[in-house]
Amino acid sequence: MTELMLKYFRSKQQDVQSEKVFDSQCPFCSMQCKMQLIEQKVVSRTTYKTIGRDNPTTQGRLCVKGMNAHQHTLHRDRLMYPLLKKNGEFVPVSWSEAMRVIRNRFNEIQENDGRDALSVYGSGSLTNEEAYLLGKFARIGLKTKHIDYNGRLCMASAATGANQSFGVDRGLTNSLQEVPHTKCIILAGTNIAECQPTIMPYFEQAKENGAYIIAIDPRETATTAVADLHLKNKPGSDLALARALLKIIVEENLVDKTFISERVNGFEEAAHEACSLDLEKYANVTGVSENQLYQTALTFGQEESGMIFTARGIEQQIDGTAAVRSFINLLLATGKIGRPYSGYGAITGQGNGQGGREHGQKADQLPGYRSIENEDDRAHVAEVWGVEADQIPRKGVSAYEMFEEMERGTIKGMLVMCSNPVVSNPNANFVKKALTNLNFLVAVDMFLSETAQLADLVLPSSSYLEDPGTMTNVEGRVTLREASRPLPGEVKHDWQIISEIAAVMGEGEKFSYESSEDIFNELRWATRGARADYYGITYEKIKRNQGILWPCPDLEHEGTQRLFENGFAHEGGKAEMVFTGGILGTQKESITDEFPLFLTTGRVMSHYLTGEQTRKSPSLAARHIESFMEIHPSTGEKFKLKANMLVRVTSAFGSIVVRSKYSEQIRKDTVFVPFHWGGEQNVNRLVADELDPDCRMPGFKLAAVNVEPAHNQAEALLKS
Ligand SMILES: Nc1nc2c(c(=O)[nH]1)N[C@H]1C(S)=C(S)[C@@H](COP(=O)(O)OP(=O)(O)OC[C@H]3O[C@@H](n4cnc5c(=O)[nH]c(N)nc54)[C@H](O)[C@@H]3O)O[C@H]1N2
Ligand SMILES: Nc1nc2c(c(=O)[nH]1)N[C@H]1C(S)=C(S)[C@@H](COP(=O)(O)OP(=O)(O)OC[C@H]3O[C@@H](n4cnc5c(=O)[nH]c(N)nc54)[C@H](O)[C@@H]3O)O[C@H]1N2
Ligand code: SF4
Ligand SMILES: [Mo]
Repeated sequence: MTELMLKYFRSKQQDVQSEKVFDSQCPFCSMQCKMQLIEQKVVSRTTYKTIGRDNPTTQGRLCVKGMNAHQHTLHRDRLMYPLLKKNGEFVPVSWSEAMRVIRNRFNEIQENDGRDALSVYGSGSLTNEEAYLLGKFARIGLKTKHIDYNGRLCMASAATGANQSFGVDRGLTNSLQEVPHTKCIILAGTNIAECQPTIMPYFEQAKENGAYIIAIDPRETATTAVADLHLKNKPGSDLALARALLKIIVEENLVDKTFISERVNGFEEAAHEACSLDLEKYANVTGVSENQLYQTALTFGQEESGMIFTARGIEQQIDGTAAVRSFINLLLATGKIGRPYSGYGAITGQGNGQGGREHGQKADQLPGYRSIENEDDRAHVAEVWGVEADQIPRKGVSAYEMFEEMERGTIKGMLVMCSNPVVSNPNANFVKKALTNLNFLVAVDMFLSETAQLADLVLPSSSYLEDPGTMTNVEGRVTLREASRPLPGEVKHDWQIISEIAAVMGEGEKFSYESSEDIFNELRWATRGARADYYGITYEKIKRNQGILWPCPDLEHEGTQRLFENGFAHEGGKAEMVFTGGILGTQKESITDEFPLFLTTGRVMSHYLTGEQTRKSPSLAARHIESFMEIHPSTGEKFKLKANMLVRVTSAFGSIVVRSKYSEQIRKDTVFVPFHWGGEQNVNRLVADELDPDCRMPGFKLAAVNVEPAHNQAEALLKS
């Protein structure tokens, strides 16, 4: 080897020695895949690679989003300093200047318009510690009743449905290890293959073991492709569908009488109502043949074990709670819950969609699923917080309703943390206007999102690589995200930002924490004895066991693998069956001459939610650089469209322009648009403002629309 070569190889070795490894969990979905970022300095540049790590839920797997998550986090657009809007332009300011502005403006608003004139909007992507702290911050730091969060648009109907039926809501009643052993699986409005890809091996194994899989979705997807039977129903018809299945199960005597008499209330009434249904009419309403309805009910009823999984397809409806309860009814009637290989799962969405919905970010909730209107719950939490119970405000209104309050002039200021509501809320044009008219808007984000752009002040937050804390995953397993990468620029953790604002609002001593673990230890006490009981969980115990499934009421407890083995969480131990939803099961938003097609919305594999993060990742963005409208070719022809042309989609609420994508996989009466893009492509400009009466969930999965070539509009404008 020449001297020169030796020198080269020596320097190569040195490069390898400068490798750094950072542990974390993926910032995206509820699987919370464990990962490592490997940072290598190679001669003059730094390279990054993300690899999976073993853990009980995902066993080292990663999907394409996880593998590329570092790309947005290390992106040059990442916010590094607080930004204050001066004369319409953002200028960098110091943290002390930012805090001074917040103190002045928040105080001014509350002095003029009352405490509740300030509001807080949180997120299911925050850690448990931050979700908990944000709830405490709104009530004690700002003394306002107005706090809600993006999970209202996500898990609200699943949570309300499960709480009403079972008395508690943990996404999966059984751990994922049981899935491969079940005999029949219903996947209702869930596209796990694209939305929780690393969950798939559990279902593939079940199939290999002979399970019969039934998928319910108006489109053929990568998930319906693994099903033995696909019910390609009309969007919005799932409540009706579940009712029809119950009728068949009861009439064919597939019910478990012993289970019902010992463990279920309300069966007789629900069964009676179901039996009075006209099946032919329900086949019509759902677009699913009587034959297929029988095939589904008989298979599910006859198999010795079965599981039902629901997701946003059936839940993001104005009868989402009723739909969830009606699918749970099928489990209760057949006794397929609280036993091995039988159970329910609402597939949680966001990284901490589970923990985020338990610890007090919701308008009516205190930590651990405690109720803000229950005197005992208030007293318990007040003691942990060191305040009098009557200092805790009463319940506020839901996410979208806060924007309505802005329009009414009752809310004048908002702090948005870790969400992009301008893109993710229904009736998006209205939401943008409401936020624009605020006296003062603060956004805490990693990027200048469409919402942050409207803000008066933007605060830079840390990412999944930097911010340690606990995340409760899809199974209800509390995991520890051990992030340790140094904070870039002047970035701070969300919990630090919350604490600093509380301090300038005069409540510093109630928010003085050294670490996320400090906050977690307070959360443990706040949830002690509650439905989502975390008291027995510690950081050390999570590390030792690679996560703990809640409830975990004391330090000796090992966590709860399977819920409801000995009873449901309602007083008396019985589950509640109810034939609910009124006439909604058959009559909802309907197509008309003016708006002749159903629109439904959802996701693609490579993008995440409003796309603020994944659109910045070159590897992910390349897979879908723009939005699209999936439409059946024969429908396209009828509406004088062509494939890959710009089309205008219009509803009673607004209009957008996206590119047509022909696909035989979708129903002929339905089009599909993903929601990962803002501005002109923001499909939420089309979604109506009506909310589920039980849980205030918007109907993201059903709108009536018209479609036309985009140039028609341009021509019409030119002519006028
Ligand atoms: N790639 C990716 N993964 C994600 C996310 C993401 O944005 N991108 N987001 C995460 C989050 S927060 C969530 S909440 C989950 C969401 O996960 P999912 O709920 O599985 O995702 P969606 O695509 O919204 O909807 C699921 C399916 O419902 C179908 N559907 C639409 N309307 C109806 C209907 O009326 N009835 C029935 N039965 N089905 C219908 C759609 O065609 C779609 O295939 O995914 C998580 N994972
Ligand atoms: N039409 C339609 N609309 C929908 C849905 C649908 O299916 N169809 N689904 C709904 C669902 S299920 C959901 S969950 C919502 C989601 O809606 P959003 O919460 O609005 O979506 P995200 O894109 O996750 O927004 C997160 C923002 O926080 C920033 N961020 C990321 N990590 C952090 C962090 O650690 N700290 C801080 N401070 N900021 C961070 C990101 O840059 C981004 O701007 O959308 C809902 N809207
Ligand atoms: S997006 Fe979900 S499935 Fe994919 S790597 Fe991240 S956590 Fe895992
Ligand atoms: Mo979600």
